[in-house]
Amino acid sequence: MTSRVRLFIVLAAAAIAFVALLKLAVLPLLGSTNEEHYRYVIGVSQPNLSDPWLVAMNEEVRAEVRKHSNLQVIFTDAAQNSQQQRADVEKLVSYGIDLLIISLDDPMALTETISEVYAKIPVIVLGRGVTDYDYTLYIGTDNEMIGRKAGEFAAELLKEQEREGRIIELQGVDDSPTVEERSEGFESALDGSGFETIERFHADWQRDKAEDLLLSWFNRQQDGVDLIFAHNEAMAIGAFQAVKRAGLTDIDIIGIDGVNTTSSSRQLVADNKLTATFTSPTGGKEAIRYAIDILNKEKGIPKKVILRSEKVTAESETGGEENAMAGAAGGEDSGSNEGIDSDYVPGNISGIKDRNEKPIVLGFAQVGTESGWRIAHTNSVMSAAQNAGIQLLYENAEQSQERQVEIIREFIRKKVDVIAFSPKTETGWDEVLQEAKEAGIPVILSDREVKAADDTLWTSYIGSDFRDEGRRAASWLLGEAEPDRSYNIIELQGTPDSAPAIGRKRGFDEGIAGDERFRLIASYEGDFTRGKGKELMERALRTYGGDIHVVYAHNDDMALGAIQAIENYGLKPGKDIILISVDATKAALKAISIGKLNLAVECSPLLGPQLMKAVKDLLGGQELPMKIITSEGMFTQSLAKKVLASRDY
Ligand code: GZL
Ligand code: ZN
Repeated sequence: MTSRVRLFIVLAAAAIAFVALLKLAVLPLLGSTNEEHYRYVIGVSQPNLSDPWLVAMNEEVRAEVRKHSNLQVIFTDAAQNSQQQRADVEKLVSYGIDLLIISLDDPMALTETISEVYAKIPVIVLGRGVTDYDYTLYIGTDNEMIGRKAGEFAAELLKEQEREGRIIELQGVDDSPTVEERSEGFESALDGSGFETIERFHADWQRDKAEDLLLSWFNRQQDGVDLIFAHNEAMAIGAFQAVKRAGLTDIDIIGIDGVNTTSSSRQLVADNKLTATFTSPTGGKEAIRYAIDILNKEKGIPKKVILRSEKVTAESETGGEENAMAGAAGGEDSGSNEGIDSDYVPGNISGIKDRNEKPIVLGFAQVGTESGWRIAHTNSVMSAAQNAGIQLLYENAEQSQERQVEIIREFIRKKVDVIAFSPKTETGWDEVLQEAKEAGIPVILSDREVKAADDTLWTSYIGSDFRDEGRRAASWLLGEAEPDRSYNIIELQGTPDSAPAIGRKRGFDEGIAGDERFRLIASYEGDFTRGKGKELMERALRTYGGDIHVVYAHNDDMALGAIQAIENYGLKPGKDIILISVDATKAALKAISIGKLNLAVECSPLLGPQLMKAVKDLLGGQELPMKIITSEGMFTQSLAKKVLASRDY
């Protein structure tokens, strides 16, 4: 080796040593670059702080922030003025916040602003939801379910008391999805009860407005009212004041929020002034936990987190130990600081088994192997269990609900720690879920929901919002279609009574309703398989031939079958007929990239990692959100071509 080379090597070694020394000595003085010491600033924009529920939300945020030294939070209060809230958001962004948490009273007024902010920094929406998809994460409650529970309670109460059942409803700000869903749920529960809502007021979530509107109604009306249903606690308290000032008696008032501060509806229920309230956890604690994951660029951040609501009545406040525990657990969620770190979780597992000696055993009852999506879902669950060190007992029911029930019974006999399954249909599970509950084994729903009389029979649901998928398919179509043409639509439905088929149908119907360009000329029951899609499309072509302009298939496999049928018929799919499907598996992206399919709304099958995280959190004593909704995209030709090569399912 020449002396020049030797010299070069020595110099290089010296240089490397010098740089390493520099790094060790100097960097920490500059404030380190690695994440955990980096200070995050989070902005919290509130529409007002006169609503106790919002005050409780801020309390929860503060309590959670205090646990993290690298977080700073700035609160703003728009004092019930949407214009002011827009200004507050702009001011927070100008401060250079890293993430925005915003709670809305009037989503219509703020949706645009949120979209603009979302283009720059992550946005978590709390409470009364936005009307579109432009945000990172929404945390709230299932408003239709709360409305339905309130309606069921009201109907039962009025029947017991043999009242006429004249009901007044106090709603939040008009056009807010929360208001529509709470009202829909309430009305659906009253169906057939003989009781009816005789008056609805938009008291805009405000206590004073509720009081004034009711007082003037009482002064005008002679015939009384039996029950008042208020969409939030502030309006429930307003109703209580109005009834008192009008000198009226025996009017039942039902509220929502169940805020656990002093002058809250829980207190009023305990003092028997409100007959009942339904907790609507504020999500403040969860918002900070997810904010940290988002800022640390964790994978698998959901699109929506739905928290569980419970009924609070006078007896439940003073009732037995387990109720109080439930209340407290709910209380913990609704922002009180005295909430116990309860190990009470719906699905009432009897205490947390001492975990450290043996691996967790998870029983998974898969619905079948009907589609490409399903195969990817199974693979995701298996590989995630492996990575998590969870022992997976996997059984496949091959599309038989009876078989799925048997498999779950086998898991119960084997005393697995947790059961997870993808229910073939929404109904028919109450009995076996009751058996799991009695065996103290929590059940997590993966991919599809169930409709059970008692929603504590299952602990958590991890999957999609199928109604959203249907709505997004429709809104894409409305945007694509020509303004003055008419379109005949054929719908190929998924498995009858399955949550995806029900939700995708409902969302799509809602999405095209009112736009007279579109007519649904036939909707066939399918089963998510390619063969069925082909067979149904052949039938549609025999009946309607060239009069078909759009095909909306509930999943890719049926859309791919339909493509074959359309080509055999001599038409060009994607050109002569617009094709829309859901799932966005690789096979569909391929069809999109060559123009045979026009849109695939994504439905993520990669639910394994979130399922394993939920299992570990649950057995670690954490309370799980009621629903964890996955984040999903939409694929048209340009995006499909871009991602195709890297798509692994
Ligand atoms: C949706 C899932 C559906 C898929 C189909 O989450 O349940 O079932 O869309 C699958 O491909 O068969
Ligand atoms: Zn989905």
